[in-house]
Amino acid sequence: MMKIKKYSGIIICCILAFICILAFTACGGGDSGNNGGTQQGGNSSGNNAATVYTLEAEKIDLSYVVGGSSSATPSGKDLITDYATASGGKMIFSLYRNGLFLEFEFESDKADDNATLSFVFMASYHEFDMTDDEVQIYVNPELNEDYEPVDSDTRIKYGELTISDTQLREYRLTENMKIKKGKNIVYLYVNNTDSLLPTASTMNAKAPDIDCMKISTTATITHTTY
Ligand SMILES: [Ca+2]
Repeated sequence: MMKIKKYSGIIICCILAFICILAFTACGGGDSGNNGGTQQGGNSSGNNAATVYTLEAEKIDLSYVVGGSSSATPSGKDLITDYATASGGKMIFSLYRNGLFLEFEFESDKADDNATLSFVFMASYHEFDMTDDEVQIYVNPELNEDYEPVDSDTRIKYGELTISDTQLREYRLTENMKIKKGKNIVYLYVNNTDSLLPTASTMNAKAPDIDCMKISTTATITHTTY
């Protein structure tokens, strides 16, 4: 009898342990399911939830853009380069020319005065600092017949950025970007003669390589690509 009691005790323990494992496994599964549901609920209940849009630099209109480099004057699609860790596997570079401008164009279904504007930048040759005057970025500027901005109040005052030469980095420029309904442009203008390679004749300014622009907004926007 003692033996039977002893063994039945072990069997009961085993059964209890098995039940506990089953219960634990079931709870684990239930938890992950609940987490997913909570996230979805949060998203669907927040009608004003912002969405982050990525607008690839390699897809903007580069047909009129003439850059500068260490030994050539690349333009158009030659400004696009493959880069393994870049969004979409590509970015644009050789923008080292004073007076160079380019723009990102997109359509929005509504206005939003509090969008967040970021760029993913990197530096070639060496790390450098750039101010919002040296590389000017405007949102929906008024442009003159030479396609230059005439109103400085649409310029983003992002201060000074240190552009890394070792990795692509996301730089937040403003959280109060004003998007309007319909067509919008973000305009970038190189405004300096501080060459990253002073001895290179076709390279007379500093400018970042650009992987992409990111906009976080409650509006629905569509990048106009080329
Ligand atoms: Ca890219």
